Amino acid sequence: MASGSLPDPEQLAARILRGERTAVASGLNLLDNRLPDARDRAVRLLACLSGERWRSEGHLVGVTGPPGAGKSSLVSAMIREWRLAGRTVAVLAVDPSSRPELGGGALLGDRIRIKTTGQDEGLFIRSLANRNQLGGVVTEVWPMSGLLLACFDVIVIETVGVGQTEIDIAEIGDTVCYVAQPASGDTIQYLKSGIIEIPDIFAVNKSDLGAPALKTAGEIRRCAPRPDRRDAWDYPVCLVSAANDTGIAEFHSHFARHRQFLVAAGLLGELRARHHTAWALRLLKEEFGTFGLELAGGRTAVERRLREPGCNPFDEYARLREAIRSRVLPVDRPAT
Ligand SMILES: Nc1nc2c(ncn2[C@@H]2O[C@H](COP(=O)(O)OP(=O)(O)OP(=O)(O)O)[C@@H](O)[C@H]2O)c(=O)[nH]1
Ligand SMILES: [Mg+2]
Repeated sequence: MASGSLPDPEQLAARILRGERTAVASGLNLLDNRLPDARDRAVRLLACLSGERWRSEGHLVGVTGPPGAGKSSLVSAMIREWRLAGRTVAVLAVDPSSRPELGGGALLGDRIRIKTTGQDEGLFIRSLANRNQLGGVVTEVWPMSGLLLACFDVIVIETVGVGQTEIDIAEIGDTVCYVAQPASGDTIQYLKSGIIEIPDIFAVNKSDLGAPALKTAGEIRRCAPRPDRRDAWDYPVCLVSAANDTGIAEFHSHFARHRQFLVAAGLLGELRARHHTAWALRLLKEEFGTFGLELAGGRTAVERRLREPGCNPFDEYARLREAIRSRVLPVDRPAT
């Protein structure tokens, strides 16, 4: 895209803060554009958007689980509850269809399966191809969540849980939910692995299937973290059916309860700062490599700068980027 057609970040930020949906969409497009000029503008856009709200407001919710477990169906049901409670919701569906075996990005859109009723100004849904060849969640998800946090109350990130994705989603969400598929080998594998420690809320969907769902819920209850092992959170395991609309209200109530728990324990700001540092490092490394990080003083120095109290997180990220670039790019010499 020619830089002339790229939006002005300051003007775009003002429109996003007013909640203009077309501005939100073009902001996300800008963050998804890896051309150098677009990157510069994207960073300026984020610096304009990420104020105090970034530290303490909104709710970042990660939903993960094996393919077909019913994540999108459950997200649809939860959207209804949040909207009834007057909360605005944005969903980022990190679409697995970019996996080669699923035929590239061709299926994108068909796979979101988040059902909504009519035109709703308080709801925004965007799918994003997961282009990360090395597994895990694409780095764009973090800045995109930051943008959405500027104008929505709840941001849901849906990812298909496969290894590194599970770990990545834990570095995005304030609250992470694992949706289990009854009687599935995926769930058994999951329970055996260390990542059972990651989710805050468990849902066994398709409880309409009866015994297999009850069995899976029992297995998760046996393996889920105990409150005394980590903190005072109780790691609820909910039997739900998105198809029959059962158990949804109770399941949904745990999300607000978990956020309240984080706030009461003074953990929300700490969690956001930790997550931001991890992703900013990842973004810098992706753009400039380990050598670039060294030019900015090394990983530890960068971490320290990003975590300085009172710093605007994306502002500091922008400054670090500039610092690296000024040392990477050759300085223009005056003609002799
Ligand atoms: N029996 C039953 N089927 C369900 C339920 N919820 C979802 N399904 C079905 O399960 C299939 C997958 O549902 P999705 O909501 O798309 O699952 P997902 O986990 O988002 O799938 P991917 O994003 O493709 O990994 C669909 O055919 C749904 O109709 C449920 O509560 N009971
Ligand atoms: Mg889905």
